[in-house]
Amino acid sequence: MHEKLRDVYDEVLQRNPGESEFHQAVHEVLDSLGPVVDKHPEYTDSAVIRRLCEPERQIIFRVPWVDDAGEVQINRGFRVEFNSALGPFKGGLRFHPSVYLGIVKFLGYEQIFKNALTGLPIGGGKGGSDFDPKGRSEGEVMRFCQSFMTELYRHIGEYTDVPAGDIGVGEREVGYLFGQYKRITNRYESGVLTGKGISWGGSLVRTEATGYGTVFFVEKMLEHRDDSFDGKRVVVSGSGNVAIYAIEKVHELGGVVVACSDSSGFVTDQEGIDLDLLKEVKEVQRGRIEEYAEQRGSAEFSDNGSVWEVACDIAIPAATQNEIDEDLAVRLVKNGCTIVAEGANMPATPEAVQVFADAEVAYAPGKAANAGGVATSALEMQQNASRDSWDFGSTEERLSRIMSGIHDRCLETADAYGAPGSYSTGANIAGFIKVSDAMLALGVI
Ligand code: NDP
Ligand code: 2IT
Repeated sequence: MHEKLRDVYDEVLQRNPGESEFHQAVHEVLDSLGPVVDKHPEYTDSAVIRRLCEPERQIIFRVPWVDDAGEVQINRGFRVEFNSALGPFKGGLRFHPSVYLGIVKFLGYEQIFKNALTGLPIGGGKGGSDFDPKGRSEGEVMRFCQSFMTELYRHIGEYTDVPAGDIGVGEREVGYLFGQYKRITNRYESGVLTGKGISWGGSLVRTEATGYGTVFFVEKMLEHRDDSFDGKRVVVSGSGNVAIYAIEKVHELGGVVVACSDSSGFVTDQEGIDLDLLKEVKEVQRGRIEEYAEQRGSAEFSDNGSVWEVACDIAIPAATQNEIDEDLAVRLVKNGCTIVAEGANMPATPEAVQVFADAEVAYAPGKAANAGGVATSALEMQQNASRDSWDFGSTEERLSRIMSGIHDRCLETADAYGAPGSYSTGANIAGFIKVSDAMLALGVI
């Protein structure tokens, strides 16, 4: 790492003890900025990089609610408003028992560069709670969301901070959150949240956008190598929002998804995942992935080992951070995988990324490959601001163009800064320059 950046990183370690995921995300970005610092001393002279590593505002709050048994439950809520140089803070809410400040900060930090890469006017932020929705009734989820919003509402707004979904937060939760916001503020302020239902201000394609966008990105990577999805075996981890719509688009483009997973195990299905069945099990019944295998003759469930041990040409991790470690990366390479595109945020450890680089696997980081979700959120904000709603086809077309633009910008920037072919260097530098130039223009704030 460049000496000046090492100083910034040391300061981040010292100021944010115990937040290992945040350290990892910062390290990954700073490690690729060396050539920028050499070319543009103004970024270090004006402490732009140090300012970028300190959130503008961090909110931590109590979320009390009453469960179905009448017991009072207490969770912790977070919103980290990381950077608003390019637009209102924008980023999802994650409800998962593993959530703590370090996770929210890593996600918020990544979001700054991802959102900058989309070219749309959105800053970076993230939030969530250590609430575990698994096994909770509809009533419990609703009361939790209402309590969460009873504090969050004072910090957000269409010009201030615009949350959306992430792990454990989908249209159902956004509905309860929006309902409570509307009730407290007495305002039908559609643009305060994205990922809304179509009949109450949502955008067509937002549900599909992260998965579709990741696959559009892979399609561009394939085109760049004079190749296509035709007959490619693909493994997608997870079976939530991002995974399901990644699978749908891979199948539309001629690939075959042969495995997917959830936190209880994985299924292999060499005939290709039956998406109608997967949606029924996961979206309608909110069931476990094992139930898919129980109803599908060609599928097998395993709770031993990892979905990344299944042979594939293309890997699309779409579950969670650090799900591919060094050993699993080695396994993927040995099994013939040549493209890895991150639907999830930071699913590959730094060691795994190094394995991919050494093996010349084309590797697209989440902040580039999964930017279609937040980009379509920004399209939802545009529709809300103009009180309009666009049709599916033209919205999907815009998503596809945005992903294509990000793909090309990554490669052009990587070329310009001496790292040809590196999507991660290109993504970090292009995102960094966009947000840093805005910060320089806005002065020391
Ligand atoms: P969902 O909650 O819809 O699905 C998450 C999936 O990942 C589930 O199958 C879940 O299994 C699995 N999973 C979650 N945590 C773990 C874990 N610790 N170990 C193993 N499996 C796990 O979330 P999304 O699909 O929305 O999000 C998936 C990833 O994509 C996340 O990294 C998120 O940050 C990222 N992302 C999401 C975007 C969006 O628009 N939703 C946009 C960009 C990125 P189980 O149900 O068993 O927990
Ligand atoms: O990680 C992400 O980009 C998201 N969870 C989506 C954020 C958004 O505001 O749509």
